[in-house]
Amino acid sequence: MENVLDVKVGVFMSKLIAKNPGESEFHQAAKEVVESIMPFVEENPKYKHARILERITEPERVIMFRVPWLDDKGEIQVNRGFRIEMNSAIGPYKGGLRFHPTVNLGILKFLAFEQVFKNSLTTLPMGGGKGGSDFDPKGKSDNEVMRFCQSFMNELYRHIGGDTDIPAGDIGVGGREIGFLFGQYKKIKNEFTGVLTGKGLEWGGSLIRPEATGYGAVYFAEEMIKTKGDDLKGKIAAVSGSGNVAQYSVEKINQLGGKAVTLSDSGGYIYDPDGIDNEKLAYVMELKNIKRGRIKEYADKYKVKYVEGERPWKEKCDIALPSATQNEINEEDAEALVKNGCVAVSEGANMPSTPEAVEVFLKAKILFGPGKAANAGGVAVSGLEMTQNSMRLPWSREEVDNRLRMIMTNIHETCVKYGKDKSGFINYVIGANIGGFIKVADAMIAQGVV
Ligand code: NDP
Ligand code: 2IT
Repeated sequence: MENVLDVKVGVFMSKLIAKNPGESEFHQAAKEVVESIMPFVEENPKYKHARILERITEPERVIMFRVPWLDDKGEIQVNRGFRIEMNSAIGPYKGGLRFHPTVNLGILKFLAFEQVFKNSLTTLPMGGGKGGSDFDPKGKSDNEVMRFCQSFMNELYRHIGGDTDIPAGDIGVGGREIGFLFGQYKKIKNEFTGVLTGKGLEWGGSLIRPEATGYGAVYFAEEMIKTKGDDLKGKIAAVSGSGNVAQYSVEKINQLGGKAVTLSDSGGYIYDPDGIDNEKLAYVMELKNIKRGRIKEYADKYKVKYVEGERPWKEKCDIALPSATQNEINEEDAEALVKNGCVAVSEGANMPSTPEAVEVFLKAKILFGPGKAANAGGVAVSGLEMTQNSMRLPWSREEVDNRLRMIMTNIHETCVKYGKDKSGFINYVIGANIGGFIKVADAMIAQGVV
């Protein structure tokens, strides 16, 4: 017989799917949270009476807009821009912008939804939002990227502000794009405020923000491993992606005595059994951030294996740090990781594991840190950038890094508090979902039916 809670989740999800057709990633993210939280809501009727689950899955506001721009040939291009303002119960909307050809409403709603819980877990006063465009920065000149960003901001500026909604980077949006977006906002509004995070150090950015997501995901992995009385020394790490999150994950693994052996991009992955040391990492940073080349070039340069069209999960590793994109670890990948002795997965990316993959990790009882906990270091340091902007005082590298480390440790403790079962197993999925939910839900109740 089906359990009553399963039936309730089923009914809730049927309504959500009917109301948000075709948004498969949003359905996936919502289902995971609703499954985790339903028992807690049933035990705490105040959340049921206030219909928090119904309200928290409905964005406060969705903005969609046309982004026309001129390419280098003088031809007109048209993209679509979005900003999802998901929840402002505990602070202004906060979350990144993604520029990638696959971007659509459902993907951004999943990301904005995850962001609400993630931001709550950081303990900082930030609501949740996400935005972006189906613009593809690949193969575009700097001038084309600038013209696109300016056009994007020509509309976005009316919806954001330092106390309203503060965007940042995500896939396809790094320091270059934040610069162009900030310049245009400043020109339109004639004000220099902390309206975006991930800014350059000379103009209001925070030390450690570029590093924060990757460092944070490795700190989280370390906290998980510590619960087994172990540390990262000598551990072999499989990392996917080769952008912002992947690069600084490798840097922190190296600092903590581990060895990263893989990196990837949408073309394939490299496997370097000797480890991606700091010198090779500097090459990757130059290749990806300046030359904007492909990871295959690493294999050509260092004469290591390159596997086209594949992801690195079948390589033997102790820890996995998926740092590219959603649904990049499927059931078969998860089984291969577990079979090869992987003891911890710390999600640098947002929702990189499919529900089937998560099931495999939880069944095998390995340490599984879901993205909303493990990759919260990025937005946490964005929050610290906002604090410094408000104070008009920059903090030292050490100060920001110490705070980041403390925040990741606190998030880990929250997951343990709400996710540890009677047998002592820590279900970080349940821990992160309930831990992130409570503060937002209580704030929503306190603020009435709005
Ligand atoms: P970048 O744009 O810097 O790098 C993205 C990397 O992932 C690239 O190597 C890219 O390869 C690869 N990738 C992107 N899409 C796909 C795809 N569909 N299939 C295969 N590979 C893909 O982005 P970030 O490093 O900033 O972001 C990576 C992940 O981390 C995302 O899930 C993001 O949401 C998440 N994240 C980012 C934070 C941040 O602060 N930046 C904070 C928290 C989470 P290619 O170049 O070939 O496209
Ligand atoms: O997914 C994320 O947390 C981010 N892309 C970072 C968001 C932010 O506001 O720094």
